[in-house]
Amino acid sequence: MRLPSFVTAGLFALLPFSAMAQDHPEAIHVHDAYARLSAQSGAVFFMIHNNTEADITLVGAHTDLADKAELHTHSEGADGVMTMGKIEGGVPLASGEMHEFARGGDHVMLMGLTRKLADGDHFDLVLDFADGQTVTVNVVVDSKHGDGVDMDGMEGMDHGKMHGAMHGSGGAATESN
Ligand SMILES: [Cu+2]
Repeated sequence: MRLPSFVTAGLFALLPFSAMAQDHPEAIHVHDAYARLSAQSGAVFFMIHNNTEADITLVGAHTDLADKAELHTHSEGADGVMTMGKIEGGVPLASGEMHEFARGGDHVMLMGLTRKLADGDHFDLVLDFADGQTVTVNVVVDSKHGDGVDMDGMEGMDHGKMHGAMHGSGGAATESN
């Protein structure tokens, strides 16, 4: 028996989409995204998986919550003092690789917050990749996240203060803790 051509055409048109939807719910998968915010700045943390066939590079981010968002990392200088700054060249993610943005390490820095959010509020952060694609991540504000946990020497270091000093935003003067 031979199927009418419009039936087979229809099947072929539908198959690739349903297969993709089931096997790759999100080609670039981001989860556990949260932000710690201070008066004028903040930092976003998350886990990102590159489930695509291609090697990609995360090169930046933007959000309407902040005037500016930058990929940052912490590094230890020759004097043993931890500093942070922009990740030059972005974060490469080979096919199948994952990368954690976590306290004490890489993070997306938000500078110049445009509105005040409370714990439990959400906002969208758009991740920009070198090939031009973007991924929108819904981030929950959780400024107490990880407090009380031993952060391998990072505990007690106030992100807002450090960035206030580094970026000259004056954040240090308004920090209360
Ligand atoms: Cu930073």
